[in-house]
Amino acid sequence: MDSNEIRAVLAAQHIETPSWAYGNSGTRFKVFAQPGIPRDAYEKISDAAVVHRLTGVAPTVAIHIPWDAVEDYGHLAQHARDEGVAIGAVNPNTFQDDDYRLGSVCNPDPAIRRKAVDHLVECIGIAEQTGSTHLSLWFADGTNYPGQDSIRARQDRLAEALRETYEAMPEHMTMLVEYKFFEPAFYSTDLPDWGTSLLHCLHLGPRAKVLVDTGHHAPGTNIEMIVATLLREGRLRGFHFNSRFYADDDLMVGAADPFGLFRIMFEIVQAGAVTPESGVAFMLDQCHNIEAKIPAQIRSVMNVQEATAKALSVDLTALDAARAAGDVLAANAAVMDGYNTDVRPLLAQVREEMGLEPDPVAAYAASGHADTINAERVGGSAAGWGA
Ligand code: RM4
Ligand code: MN
Ligand code: MN
Repeated sequence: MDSNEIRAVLAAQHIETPSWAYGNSGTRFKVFAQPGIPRDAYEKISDAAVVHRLTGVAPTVAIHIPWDAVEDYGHLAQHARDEGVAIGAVNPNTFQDDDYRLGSVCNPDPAIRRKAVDHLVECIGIAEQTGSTHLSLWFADGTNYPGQDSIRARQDRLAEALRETYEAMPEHMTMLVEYKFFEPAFYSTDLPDWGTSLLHCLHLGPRAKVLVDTGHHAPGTNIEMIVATLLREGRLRGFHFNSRFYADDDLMVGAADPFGLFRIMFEIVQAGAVTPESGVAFMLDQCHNIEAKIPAQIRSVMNVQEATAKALSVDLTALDAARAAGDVLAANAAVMDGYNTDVRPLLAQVREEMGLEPDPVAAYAASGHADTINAERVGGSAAGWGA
C-alpha cells in the first residue's frame, strides 16, 4: 500500500468510545471523583463528541443501560446528532442488581432469567430508538464453587435466553457476544472464551457474532490467533480495546502492550477488515480511574490509530516473498519494520488533511475545554459505575 492509500484508510477508520469512560470509576477500593464529570448520558455524549471533533475518527459512542437510561431515547439520539456523533452499541447490564447474585440469564430461578431476558429485549427497543445496530452482550454469570450449579444446565439456560433475544432483534441488528475468562465468577464462567461464544453464535444464526475484549484473556494468550480464526469464520464483529497488566485492568489500549495491539491490527489489515464497511467494530472499553477522562480517550484513539498505521506499513510484497521462500528471518523483519515505523508524522498529515490539529492531545489542552466543564458541571451527581 502506498502512503496515499494508507492515509485514506486511516482517515476512514472508525473507533467507538464508551459512555462509561467519561464517568467516574475506580477499583473496589476507591473511586476518586474528578471535577467536570458528566452528570447524565447527555453530558457523556457531549464529551464523546469532543473526542470526535479532535480526532475525526470517533463518530459513535456506546451506551450502557441503565447507566445511560433517559426518558426519551429518540431525544438522546438527536442530542448526539446535534453534537456531530451518533449512538453506537447498546450494552445491557445484567450484573448490578441484587437479583443477579447467582447469575442473570443462567440463574437457576426462572423468574430471574425472565427479568434478565426482558431487559435484553428492552435494550433492543432502545437500540431501535437510538438508531443503533449493535446489541452488545456481556454476562457476569458463573459460579464460585464446584457443585454450586450445573455447568451444563447453565449452558442450556444461556442458549435459551440468547435464542429469545436473537429472535426479538430486527433484521438490521447484530448481536455481539462477549466472553471473559473470569471475574466476577471465580470457579466457572458461563461465557469464558471465544470458543463458547462462537458455539452459541453458530447455533443462533448469522447475526450473532463474537466480540473480543482484549482484557479478557489469560496472560500469554495469543489474541491475534483468535482474531484470525474468527475472521476466517466471518464471526468477528468487534473489539473492546483496553490494556491489561494483570486482569481486566481496563487501562488505555496500547499502553501496556503496544506490540500486542499491533499484532492484532496486523491480522485485521491482512484480512482487509480495517474499514467500517468490513463490519468489524473497533470499540474502546476502558475506565480512567486516576487520569483525566477526555484526554485519556483521545490518547486511546490515537494509540489504535498508531497500531493501525504500523500494521498498514508492513511491506506485504516483501513479506509474501519471504514466506514463500521459507525465509523466517526476512518474514519476521518485514513485520518488525512495520512495527518500528514512526507513524506519528503520517498521522499528523492525515489529521491536517482532515482539517484537524495534528496533535489532538495538545489541541485539547489548548482548548480550555477542561476549565469550561469544571466550571459548568457543578451540582447534580457525577456519573459513575452504577449511576
Ligand atoms: C465487563 C465487560 C463489559 C463491560 C463491563 C462494564 O468486564 O468488559 O464489556 O460492559 O465490564
Ligand atoms: Mn468489554
Ligand atoms: Mn471487561
